[in-house]
Amino acid sequence: MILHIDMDAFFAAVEQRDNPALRHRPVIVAGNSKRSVVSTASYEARKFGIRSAMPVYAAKQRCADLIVVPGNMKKYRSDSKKIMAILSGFSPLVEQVSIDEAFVDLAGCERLFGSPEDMGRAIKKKIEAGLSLTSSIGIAPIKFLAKIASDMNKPDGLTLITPAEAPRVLAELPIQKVPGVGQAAMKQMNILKIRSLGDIKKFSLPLLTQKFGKMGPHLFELSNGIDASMVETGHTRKSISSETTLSKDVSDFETLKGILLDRAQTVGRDLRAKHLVCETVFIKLKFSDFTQVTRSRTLDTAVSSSAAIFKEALALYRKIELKKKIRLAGVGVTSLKDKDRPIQMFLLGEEKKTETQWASVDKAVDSIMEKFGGNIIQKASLKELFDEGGCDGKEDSDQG
Ligand code: TTP
Ligand code: MG
Repeated sequence: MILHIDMDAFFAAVEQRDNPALRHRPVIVAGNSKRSVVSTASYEARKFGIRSAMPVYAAKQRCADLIVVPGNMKKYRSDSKKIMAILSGFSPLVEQVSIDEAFVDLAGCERLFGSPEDMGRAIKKKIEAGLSLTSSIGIAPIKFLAKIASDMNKPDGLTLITPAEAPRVLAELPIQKVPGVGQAAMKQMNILKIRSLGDIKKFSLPLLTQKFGKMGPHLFELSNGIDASMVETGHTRKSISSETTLSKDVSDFETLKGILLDRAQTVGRDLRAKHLVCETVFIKLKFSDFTQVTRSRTLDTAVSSSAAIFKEALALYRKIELKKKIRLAGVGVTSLKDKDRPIQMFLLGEEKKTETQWASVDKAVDSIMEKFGGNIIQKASLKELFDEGGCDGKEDSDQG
């Protein structure tokens, strides 16, 4: 489960905490020039319809008793640091996304801190005790929903969306609540009568791409419960790769195929040992004149089998026009995700079946490798499986 935390009326709450005269009063934090806008408003001020980014003069028109307080960024930054430090005490996987907002990956923390809900409560309590500030927390199986959830019961909220509830919440979510859906997109949504995220499912991926550009595929995925993004900590491993410099430059296909297979197996093993799956496979070739090329492909399904990595590496290799001999060849994977994390909640289909079948082969090979080390199992069946009668250097039309 992923937790999203967002402090309540952050700048204003800090000011109210530090000055008792401001408590329970309509307060905005803003500059004092004519053109100043509201950075945030206390919940008391929000009752008058005052919101962030509103011009201060307009805010004053709405509430005669409004108190305008100048901001103190140094103080907010220092409090923000303390909040992030508290979160880091609960999980090593904390991604700060703004001054008052962060994602926390709860995977593996349950034994220490109890259920995700218990953890949410404990975090809120610790922040309140340490900083006298309230926060709102959302907990859900994917990042996207965790952020939606933290906003559902603001201020001082704690909202849990279980995996079982997630499909319904996603389907019913008003489309304008999806980050990135602005006024221009809403015009199209109205024409297509898309009111909720669930309505997106009535349309094909090509049509959504045509109407919404890059956001089309994103909306399509979200409507199907797919959110591939993970909590990024800055320390998170971004890629795994393995390469070989050859003892002499080569150009024959069979030798290179064998090397790609070796590298794919090494990378696959590393990936599985870390309980990760990948969504992108890349290859790197360095030529006799030291120039190099890399090619990558992003897959429809996250994989971890050596077979799938090898298959993609081979397809990428076949697309490169070979004019020079090769001195180094490597295979790598990126877009890494935790294997057990339900990032693709409702994924079905052929690719997944194939991956499941390969999983038992990989498991057996990995354990033998671990026991006996080195290259005790090599090349065997995989290479033959992808034998396509040599490389003609032409584009491979079937990339699967
Ligand atoms: P938000 O989390 O968006 O707002 P908030 O914490 O004030 O209120 P809530 O989350 O309860 O709805 O932003 C965090 C801080 O960032 C906010 O306190 C002030 C600052 N900010 C700006 O300076 N300008 C802006 O337009 C926004 C939205 C926020
Ligand atoms: Mg906030």
